Amino acid sequence: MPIIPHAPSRPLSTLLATLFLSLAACGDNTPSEDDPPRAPGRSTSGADAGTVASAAFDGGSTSICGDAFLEDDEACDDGNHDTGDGCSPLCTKEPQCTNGVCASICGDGVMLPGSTAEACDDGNTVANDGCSPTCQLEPGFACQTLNQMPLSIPVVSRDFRGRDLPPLGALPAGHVDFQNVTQLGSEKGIVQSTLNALGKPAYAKTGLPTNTTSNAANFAQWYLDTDLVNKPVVGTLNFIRYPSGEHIFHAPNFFPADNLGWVAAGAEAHRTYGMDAPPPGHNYSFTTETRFWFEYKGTERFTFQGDDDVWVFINRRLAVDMGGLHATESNSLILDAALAFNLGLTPGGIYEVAVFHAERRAARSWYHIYMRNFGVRSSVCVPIPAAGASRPQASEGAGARSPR
Ligand SMILES: [Ca+2]
Ligand SMILES: [Ca+2]
Ligand SMILES: [Ca+2]
Ligand SMILES: [Ca+2]
Repeated sequence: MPIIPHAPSRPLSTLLATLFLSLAACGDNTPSEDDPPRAPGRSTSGADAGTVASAAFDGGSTSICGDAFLEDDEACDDGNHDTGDGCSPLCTKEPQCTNGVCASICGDGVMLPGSTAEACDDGNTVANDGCSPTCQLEPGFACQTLNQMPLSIPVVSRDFRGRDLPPLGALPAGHVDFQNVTQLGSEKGIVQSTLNALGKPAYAKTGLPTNTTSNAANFAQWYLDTDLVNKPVVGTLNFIRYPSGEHIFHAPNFFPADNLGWVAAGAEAHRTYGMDAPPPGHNYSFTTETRFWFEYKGTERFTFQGDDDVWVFINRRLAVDMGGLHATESNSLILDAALAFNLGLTPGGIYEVAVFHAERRAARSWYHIYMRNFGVRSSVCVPIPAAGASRPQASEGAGARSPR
């Protein structure tokens, strides 16, 4: 299993600027759930918003996230690239919630309504940034509790070799479910209605006809690290946060594994595809998995646009089914009382949204998340300037671990 070093000793903004892979936002200035955000310079609070960045590198730190050894600048390290298991693939803590009820975990960036266990939670366990490693207020800072979504959300891509690639050394031929010309068309019902015990989509087509998949064992590899079959690439989705309550990630050219994964290993080449992917082309054949948490109010709206397969699970229940090979499709949800009943949502509870996606055929790659009125309580702390003197800056690590 490859390991993904990262360098939390650097400010996140620097890290993202260095690793910027593909820029998304363009156009005029009205965010809409059907159209991309159009003006990155409009009043938003996310300087790097609308981008996807890889976190794999930076020579400034010796710690390695994913090696199962807890090092100084890691809040956790569970030795995997899975999300939703308490420790993110960026080695930050994740909320642990079941049916809306969460454990009080310091550093997960979630404050529970009415709880007094955490005086603050800024999404890290770093000291001297206003919120202590035990989530208590530190002197010299002013902290606010805000109900908003984080600007930066971890994402793990798993890069595959397409079906048309022959065996190479120890590697088998490319995966049968990627770049397979015999598979075609949209297909609903590929996954079961709830996530499995590992928090992954469960295959539902065993014994049934399927035009874009092969079998359960092959499908399980889509979202699990599998030696010789896929390579994980860890990064972040960087959102635009609009004052009007919209929270948007938009990537009309979504290629988080370009120059990484099997391409970096020399076992796959970028593909070109006419006007859509002129030279030097892109690294196709990959999946993505991302999760975030929100406090349910009843006014939330959610839209996803993408190709190919997209499944969105809320509270571990299937809410969007856009499976199969298709051009960009769109699906919108209003989390009203009727949908809340189906998904088991109760106002005030904190719920996981898990988005699983696959890019399976060289052409375009589009990934768009629109959220409106989504939020979760977390802390934002700023130093209080000392009278007549500039106060020392918080440690760089604090900024690096405060993507919220
Ligand atoms: Ca480590
Ligand atoms: Ca994990
Ligand atoms: Ca917390
Ligand atoms: Ca690939």
